[in-house]
Amino acid sequence: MKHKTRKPFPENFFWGASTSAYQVEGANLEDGKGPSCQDVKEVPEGTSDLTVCADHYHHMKEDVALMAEMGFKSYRFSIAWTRILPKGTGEINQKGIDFYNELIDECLKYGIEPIVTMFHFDMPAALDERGSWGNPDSVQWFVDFARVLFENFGDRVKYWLTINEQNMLTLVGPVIGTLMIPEGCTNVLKEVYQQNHHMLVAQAKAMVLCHQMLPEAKIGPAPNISLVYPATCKPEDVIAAQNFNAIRNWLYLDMAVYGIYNAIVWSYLEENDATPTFAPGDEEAMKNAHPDFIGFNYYNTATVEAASDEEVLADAVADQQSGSIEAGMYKGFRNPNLVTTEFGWEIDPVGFRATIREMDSRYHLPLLVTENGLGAYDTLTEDGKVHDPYRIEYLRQHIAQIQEAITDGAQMLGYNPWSAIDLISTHEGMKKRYGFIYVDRDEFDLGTLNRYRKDSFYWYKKVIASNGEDL
Ligand code: BGP
Repeated sequence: MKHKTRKPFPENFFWGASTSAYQVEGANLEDGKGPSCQDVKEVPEGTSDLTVCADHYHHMKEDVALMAEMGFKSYRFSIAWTRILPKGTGEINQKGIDFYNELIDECLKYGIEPIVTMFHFDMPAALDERGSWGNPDSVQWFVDFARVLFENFGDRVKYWLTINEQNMLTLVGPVIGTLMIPEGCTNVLKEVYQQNHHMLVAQAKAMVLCHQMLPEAKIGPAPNISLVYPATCKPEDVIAAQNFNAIRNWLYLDMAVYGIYNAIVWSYLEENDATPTFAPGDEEAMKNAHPDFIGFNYYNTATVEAASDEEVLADAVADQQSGSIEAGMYKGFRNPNLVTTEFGWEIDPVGFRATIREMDSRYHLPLLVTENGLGAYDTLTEDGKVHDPYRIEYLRQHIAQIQEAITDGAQMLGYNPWSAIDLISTHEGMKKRYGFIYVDRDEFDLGTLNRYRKDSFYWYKKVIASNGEDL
């Protein structure tokens, strides 16, 4: 059903875009910043390192001015844990506090609402050495970090996101360079879900702390949510889709919103001897936490079919958005109704609406789009232009579906696509670009680092100015 009359976007809709610290800032060991897991990981051949990125650390004012020129109402960025606490715990790095103070003030100067992600794939290396999320103390490390953030920035930051894509950390951690599995671990699934459990408790406690310290602020999770379709109407395929929906999506939101473990996932963990151990107080902590909204990243849907008990895990797990497999549970299926990006991710704008509807009916909370977008090869022309009609088309179609979802009755807070500016991809280097602003550098050649407005920059400016009417 396409609505005959679509409801308008709300008046205070957060039109903006997103980045994350380790992918955009550069200056990765400058001004007292400690190394994160991203800075010490082995960089696969052919992938740019993270020392410079888009050099946002040194171009911050220029970058925020460009966002303001587009008319941004919000900017979602993450705070690098190791810029604030170089060793992850203990001593505070004042220069790190100063940088984010300046960034926040610069946003507010232009009336841009800062939306802050507390953790985006960048565990302090010093904490990795202490067992990372596998250490039960990680819950307290995160809560202590949260306190420092709330104390220093809570007077101006009103929107907080806890952990970016915790579900992707758990499902494809190695691809995005995170989640440590100790050597010699004999039950990897159990270890992974124990780490996941610590993150769930850490998130719950951070939400409670936020509400105690900053009664006016709002906080929510930021998983990557892709509705999962069955490959056919075969009942076994429907069960497979429910399995993957539970494992990929609902585990994270059922816990964040209702404080309960999703039953399908729990039974799957039981079967594999992989249920996490609860520390005293965990259950209560999870029940006590209530997000004010749900932040979510959406790139596409997933499709699965039934998988036999013999099918093995390993080979099919590629990255955040590509098909995966779990013996007896589900098996990725290429949806023949969808085209893909140059990097192999399916494109499904209508699935965006379907995903929003599903979340709305399961959780009844306001929804904030914290990522969405098209990774592509862009070319800077000799006269300093970037013609990216493919990106405009992708965004146009997705925004149109948000409006359909609003008309369906979903409460949408904002749209913050990935990414405000070109930055380093999780595992495809600089060549896979998402930004409205082009950064003149290549995979290895640092170029001039000059900024250029892409065609999508002017288009998005017009979309924002018309509050989504002029697509
Ligand atoms: C999400 C991450 C981002 C980001 C984006 C695009 O999973 O939250 O950090 O990079 O996906 O992914 P990629 O860089 O792999 O194209």
